[in-house]
Amino acid sequence: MRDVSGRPLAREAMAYVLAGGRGSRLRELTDNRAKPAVYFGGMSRIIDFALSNAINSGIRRIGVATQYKAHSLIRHMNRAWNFMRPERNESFDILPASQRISELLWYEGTADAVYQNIDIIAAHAPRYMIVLAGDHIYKMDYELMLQQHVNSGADVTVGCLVVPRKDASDFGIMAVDANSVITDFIEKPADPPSIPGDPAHSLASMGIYVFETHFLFEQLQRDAAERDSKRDFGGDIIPYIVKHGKAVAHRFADSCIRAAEEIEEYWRDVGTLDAYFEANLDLTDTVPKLNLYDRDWPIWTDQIVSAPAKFVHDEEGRRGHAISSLISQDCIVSGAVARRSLLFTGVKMGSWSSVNDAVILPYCNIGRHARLSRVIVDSGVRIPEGLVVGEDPELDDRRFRRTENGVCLINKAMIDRLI
Ligand code: ADQ
Ligand code: ADP
Repeated sequence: MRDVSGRPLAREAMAYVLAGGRGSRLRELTDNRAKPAVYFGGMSRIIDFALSNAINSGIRRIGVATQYKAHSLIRHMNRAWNFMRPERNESFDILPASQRISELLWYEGTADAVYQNIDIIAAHAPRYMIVLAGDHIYKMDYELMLQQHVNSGADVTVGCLVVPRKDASDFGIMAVDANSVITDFIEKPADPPSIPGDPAHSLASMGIYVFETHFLFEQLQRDAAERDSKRDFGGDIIPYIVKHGKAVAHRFADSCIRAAEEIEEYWRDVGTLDAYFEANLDLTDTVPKLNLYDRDWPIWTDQIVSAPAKFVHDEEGRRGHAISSLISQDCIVSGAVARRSLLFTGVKMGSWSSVNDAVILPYCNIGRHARLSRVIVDSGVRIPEGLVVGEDPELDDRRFRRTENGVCLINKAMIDRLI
């Protein structure tokens, strides 16, 4: 793990990860798991990026608020993230919505997901809180954002990035002055304002906020007494501070960990099946924009003890091979071929089968003679012998979840209906 001695603010901070969202645009991929628990990049789950950023930044106190379909997420975090040491003033708390303060069944909004756990946070006594979403793919050094927060004397610092104006209605959009002070903030505007002098782009909130803990608590308590608040950071807390206090924007470009100096900063929402598919396949590029091989900023995850990936001839001498692909541990490619694909842990491919432009999640079995292209196959699916997907759009439409861009999501229930 990194030496954190030169990262004094991170050591005084707690990262609070919001991981309760539904992620409904990922369709059946989030039927049984929350979006942060969805697999990404051959080895990881989406939440591993935010958690690794926190650890790599030097933060050693982490809380994760869970809500929707949290079982798979909680199991993953117990396996992968339970290495903090209380005796070294480190902590890792999983905080499921559990009616701790209000009598509502769930956390109401994102601010409520912090408010209901104020006593647990207070027990750890962090000086700073950095509130994050658990459902984005990016690499960022939060220490630099904490430093800006302290130097600027802000009440809140909001992470921001430049997005195309046509996509800006999905975000909180802000206006800033020459000192990066936020002068206006509108949550998900129908007609988003653009950056002055740049009509094609808007300045969007990343949903990352830094506060001094006592100030955050004051704001949460104030908001809890407001009748018509939705208890939401983007909708209520941030707009209030913009109006009544000092909110400052922190630019992602200033703290992003880039794959190489000349490569643009990388941040993805992967909120839809098409975005998810593209972001995974981008990793098969010769020089991807997201570097998973960076020893200085590793993405930590659950490491099971397993065999190396293996490529073998079948009985007729057909060579098992992979081209422009990421093949994870415990995979066996036997007399089969993977092109521009990701095989996650434990995928087995049988003779004469092939996958092209495919995202195959853990422990799938691809039967002999199967031919799949432009697919996402959910974990644990057994693809029957000879199944062909990606060659007859009408047939695929009837059998699987087919997206606008012609990507098919295949899960167990869909395969069971075929047989
Ligand atoms: P959204 O991401 O649309 O916008 P939201 O749905 O509130 O906002 O989700 C924020 C994060 O909190 C997600 O990671 C989600 O999983 C999680 N979450 C949502 N409800 C939760 C709950 N009740 N309990 C626990 N976790 C919960 C926000 C901001 C925008 C900003 C975008 C950037 O409101 O201003 O632009 O993030 O993506
Ligand atoms: P998720 O619920 O997010 O899909 P799981 O860890 O539950 O993640 O894995 C889902 C699928 O992978 C299940 O079908 C399960 O049987 C299979 N699986 C998980 N771990 C293993 C393992 N170690 N060996 C074989 N199969 C596994």
